[in-house]
Amino acid sequence: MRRALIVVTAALLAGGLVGASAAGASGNAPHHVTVDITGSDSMVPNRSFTNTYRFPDVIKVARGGTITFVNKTTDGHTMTMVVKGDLPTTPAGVNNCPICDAVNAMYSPNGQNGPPAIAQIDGGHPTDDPGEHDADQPDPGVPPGFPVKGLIEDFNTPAHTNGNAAPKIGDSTIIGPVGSPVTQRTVVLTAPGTYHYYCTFHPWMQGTIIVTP
Ligand SMILES: [Cu+2]
Repeated sequence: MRRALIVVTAALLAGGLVGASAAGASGNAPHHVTVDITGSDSMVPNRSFTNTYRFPDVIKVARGGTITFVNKTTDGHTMTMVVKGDLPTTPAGVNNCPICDAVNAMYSPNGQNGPPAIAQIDGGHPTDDPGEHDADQPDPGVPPGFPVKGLIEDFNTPAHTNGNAAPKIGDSTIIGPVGSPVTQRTVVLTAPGTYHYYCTFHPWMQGTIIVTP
């Protein structure tokens, strides 16, 4: 019996399912989940450059709940909502990612390193969508003196490609590396459903969020 429990626990950990607490038995997901962004770079000269940056595979949260992402890596990341069909599945898809290019250009319009120009994208708008009254709250993960405004935004609008036209950008939040002033960011999930997101700097980092009713 005990061995079976250990095996199940190991399987959950290996699968990266986060948020399925003991309350999951009754179908209730937690109202707040904290997750780590993990991984590292490594290289072998003239052989390989490998990167293991990753989100949890699946995060489960109750409707109206929040997810706090904590960056445990030495590189910055974005949590960018995207339709499933636009998630890259090949190296070519990673290297040719028009949504990534558009999102990254909003964060760093001059291609700068260091602090981004904005802390989040809301419905395709920099910082906050003025037409969406979704009660964005200040994100305590962004210090008051930080030059850009950090908001806990409603994470509900996926980006998608748009034929030959410019891609449609939705919701995205950026997070700094270990040692930077902003290493954790929070989003709020108000509509039940299954959502996909990726990092537009490293589009092989891909995760799923399940928002329960
Ligand atoms: Cu990343």
